[in-house]
Amino acid sequence: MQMNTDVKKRFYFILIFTCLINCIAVKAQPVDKLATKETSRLFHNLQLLSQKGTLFGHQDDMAYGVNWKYQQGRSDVKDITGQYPGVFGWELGGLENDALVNLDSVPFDLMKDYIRKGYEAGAVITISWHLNNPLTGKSAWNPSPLNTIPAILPGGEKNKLFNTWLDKVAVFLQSLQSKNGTPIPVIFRPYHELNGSWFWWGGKNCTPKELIELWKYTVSYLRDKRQIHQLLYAFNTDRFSSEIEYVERYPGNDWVDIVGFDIYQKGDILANDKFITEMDKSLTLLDKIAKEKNKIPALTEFGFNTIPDADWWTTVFLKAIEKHSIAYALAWRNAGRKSANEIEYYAPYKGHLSADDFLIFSKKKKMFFEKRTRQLKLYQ
Ligand code: BMA
Repeated sequence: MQMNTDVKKRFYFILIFTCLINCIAVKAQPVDKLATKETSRLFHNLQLLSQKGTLFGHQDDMAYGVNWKYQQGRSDVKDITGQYPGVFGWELGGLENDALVNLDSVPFDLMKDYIRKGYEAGAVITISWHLNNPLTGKSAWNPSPLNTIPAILPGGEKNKLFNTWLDKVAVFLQSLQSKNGTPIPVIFRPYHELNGSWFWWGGKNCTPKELIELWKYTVSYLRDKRQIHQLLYAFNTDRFSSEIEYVERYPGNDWVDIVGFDIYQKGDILANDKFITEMDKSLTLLDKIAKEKNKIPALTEFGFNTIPDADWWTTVFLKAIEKHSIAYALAWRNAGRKSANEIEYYAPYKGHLSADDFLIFSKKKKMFFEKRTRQLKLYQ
């Protein structure tokens, strides 16, 4: 039987309309339209994952832990749980000065091996960059309020120098390949905690417009000029209290793949409830922001230094994140003893008072460590 013209028209209209809606609703793309197949898959898979669970990450995990350094196959997380984390965080600070080790003494050559090992285990790699202040030549924590960004963008006295720094980062990132030559996808996280005023790129040290220009310049430089197509770009603030505050420096949906924030619990365990409440509020905001912008939500850094609470993992941290969508949560580094009166670690080590609870936490359905992360086949 033949369809009459009106019915046909209506049929085609509904078909096209449905296709359009599906395309708009489902198909967010990485900001790099030429992203490698594995990078695109990672983007889509992390977006899906955030609805059901959270990868556990740890900074510098394979390199050192509390009271040990560079022992093949070791990890504080693995010593307790029998498995590595699902996300490995690494840091490039120092690379801009041709240093052989980063600002936390991790040799760049070793870092490349660790990154390859992590990728080949099916885990996710994220890289931050505490780059020096190109204007003063001092550290990332040495602001020169309102001067640095104009000096390093085109037309500025330090633009050439800054480009050479980006070139070094480009060379490093491009050298990250699997054994068979596949470029390793990396979540690149420059200019983090950008609403605080402790780094030269943040808070009162620049205007929102300047930071946005710097962000776009960096993405364009790596993606378009250097043709690096293995990156997802993570934008992250420090703790924040409103959507207005969060988006003040947001460069726009065409420039960001992952939205996140960093948060640390301060004080003693009496502050647990305060931390849960604050996390719940910020994560509710992040859920909303990520949904509106169709981006991947992540807790880009977190921790409670020395974890002085035996049940912190299940009764505080898990409680705080349980109801929320977060693709991954990165615990900061286990530096261990730094000086007579300074010690720093955010994941427990074997024998630590929260180790038993951490083991229970690692088996929770919501949490993905190495083994369940591998099963997700995030690059396929
Ligand atoms: C900070 C501390 C420092 C470290 C820096 C960059 O939070 O851990 O010791 O140098 O991160 O990794």
